[in-house]
Amino acid sequence: MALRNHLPAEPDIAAIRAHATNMRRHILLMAEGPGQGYVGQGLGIADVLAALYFHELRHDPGDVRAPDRDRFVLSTGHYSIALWAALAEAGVIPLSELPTYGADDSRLDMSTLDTTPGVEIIGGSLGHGLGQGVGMALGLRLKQSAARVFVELSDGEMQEGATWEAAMSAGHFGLDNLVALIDCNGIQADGPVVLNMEPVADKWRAFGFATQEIDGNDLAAVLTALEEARRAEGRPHAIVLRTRPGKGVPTLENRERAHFVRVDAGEWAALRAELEREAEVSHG
Ligand SMILES: Cc1ncc(C[n+]2csc(CCOP(=O)(O)OP(=O)(O)O)c2C)c(N)n1
Repeated sequence: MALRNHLPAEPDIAAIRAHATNMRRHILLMAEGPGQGYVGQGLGIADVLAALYFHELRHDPGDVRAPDRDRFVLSTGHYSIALWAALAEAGVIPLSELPTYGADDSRLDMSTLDTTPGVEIIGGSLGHGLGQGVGMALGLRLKQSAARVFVELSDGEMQEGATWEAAMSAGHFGLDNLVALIDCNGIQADGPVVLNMEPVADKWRAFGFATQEIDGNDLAAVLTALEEARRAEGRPHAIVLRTRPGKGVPTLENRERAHFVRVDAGEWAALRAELEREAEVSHG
């Protein structure tokens, strides 16, 4: 498959939503094996990754190192479950591999390994993805490549100074081939995000980013924001995404301790049934 045109055609929302639901199915399947995982974050960010992998990103599942590919940099390494779901849904890794999530020697680690096809960086040590994305964007600009760099980072990572050093550089260099996707799901390891980040969007604006703030589980809004980001000439773009941990599985949406989910073996079937019920409603 050749790299897609830089300006994709009108998005097929129904098809992208179906991919997002499949990704959520993959996420539950992956976590059911070990009985645990970063399920909440995966379900929360699934709509954004579906919009990227099935519409916005210029990428070739058959050639994940193609020089002119758009780069998707997952800074929050423990969100790997969402990336494995997207890569499996896109055909980069086989669906049959999903049940190995978190197992010894699996390519589908609970954090990202850059030896897995389709992964750009190792993301386990938080706060470094944006800096690496800035380097990639600068390099691509030097090479006069039309490729763009999309960096996902979390609200927890905004508490790390390196994130803001990277943001300052992106603004300084006017990296209009860089899109920061900030997942504000409101939680970190032990509960709510510790430091007050608000007003998040104003902070990114102050660092020179053309900034939007949207509901990251509203697929139409995500697609529109990504389209808008193509027009950020002369400066980088930031999309502040308000997402809901556990989105699509009500029991998980309402869990208090949602950072790392452990579920008893007998309870996964009920979660899968919830996902199917919710999907039926949202697919209309
Ligand atoms: C540099 C660094 N410091 C601390 C950790 C430990 N850690 C792992 S996940 C996490 C929470 C980070 O917040 P966020 O990504 O917003 O949490 P989530 O939404 O996944 O709950 C922390 C502190 C780490 N992986 N890397």
